[in-house]
Amino acid sequence: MGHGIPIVYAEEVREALHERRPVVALESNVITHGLAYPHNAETAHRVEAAVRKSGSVPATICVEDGALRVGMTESDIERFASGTGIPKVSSRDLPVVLARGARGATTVASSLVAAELAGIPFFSSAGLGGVHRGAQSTMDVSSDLIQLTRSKVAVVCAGAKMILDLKLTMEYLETHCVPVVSYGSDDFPAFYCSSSGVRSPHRIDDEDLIARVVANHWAAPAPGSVVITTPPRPEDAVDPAQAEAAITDALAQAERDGVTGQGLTKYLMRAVDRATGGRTAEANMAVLVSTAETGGRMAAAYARHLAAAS
Ligand code: PSU
Ligand code: MN
Repeated sequence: MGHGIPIVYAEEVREALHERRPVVALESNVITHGLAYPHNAETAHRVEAAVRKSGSVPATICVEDGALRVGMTESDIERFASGTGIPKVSSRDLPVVLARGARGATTVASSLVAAELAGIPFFSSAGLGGVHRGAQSTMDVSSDLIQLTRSKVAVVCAGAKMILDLKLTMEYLETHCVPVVSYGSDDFPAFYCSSSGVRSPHRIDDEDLIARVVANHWAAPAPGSVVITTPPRPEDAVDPAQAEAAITDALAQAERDGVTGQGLTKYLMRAVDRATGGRTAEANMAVLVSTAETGGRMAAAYARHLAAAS
């Protein structure tokens, strides 16, 4: 642990990394804050199974007893899923929670920090955080985006959450030199909708070519992440007009209730789920699983690329 942050690896993850087999890092904030119990625990297991099915080893990340846990056990997942008051830990919170010897659920941003420390080059989650609607005045931009500019970890996702301003999110990624490639769609997906209405800069339907893109980016000086998007399966996607109507209402409610800052994402997601009678929560779960499966395939393609190059 030369870097000074204690890391506790699951045995399976340690072995896979040692043998240079593909591993996909996963966040835990979606378990504690994204979905309700027991759907969150079930989904976390289905996500891990999807990663395995596509030839990689899952490593769900959290903080416990002041250490990064890389590869949560079944009982860890159950404890986090059913627990209350487990804090959301983003990048700025991570050093504090570690120092206090406390526990917490990692967002995309802090999971990328952990993945890079652990030597895991791939991460998967359904929807990135991004530039919030109205960020022109609130300045609410998710740390997920900033972390993408810093961590050498490729991120496989279904785009960014639809509650965000996806045009501005794409602008941010372009400004900050983060490559975006879209697998299986022309447009940048919007989490549970197939398209954000924003065209992706690059569509690539060949996994091995994507692996070369990642390798090229990381051969350049001071690289960060590569964002690889995959759209929801057609049968899982939500009608964009229905989702948009629910989001508009949720944003108005949040404003009325004065919700801002780190609680906003969860507040909005839950309000949208209620307004759609649970349709978006269903889609959220399905997209987490299908994205993880693609993440596993991408990580495997990258491992093949490394093996062939060595
Ligand atoms: N997925 C969900 N709900 C969530 C999140 C993901 O369905 O709440 C989390 C992720 O952990 C992501 C975080 O990293 O939201 C971004 O939060 P913020 O916008 O506050 O940076
Ligand atoms: Mn925020």
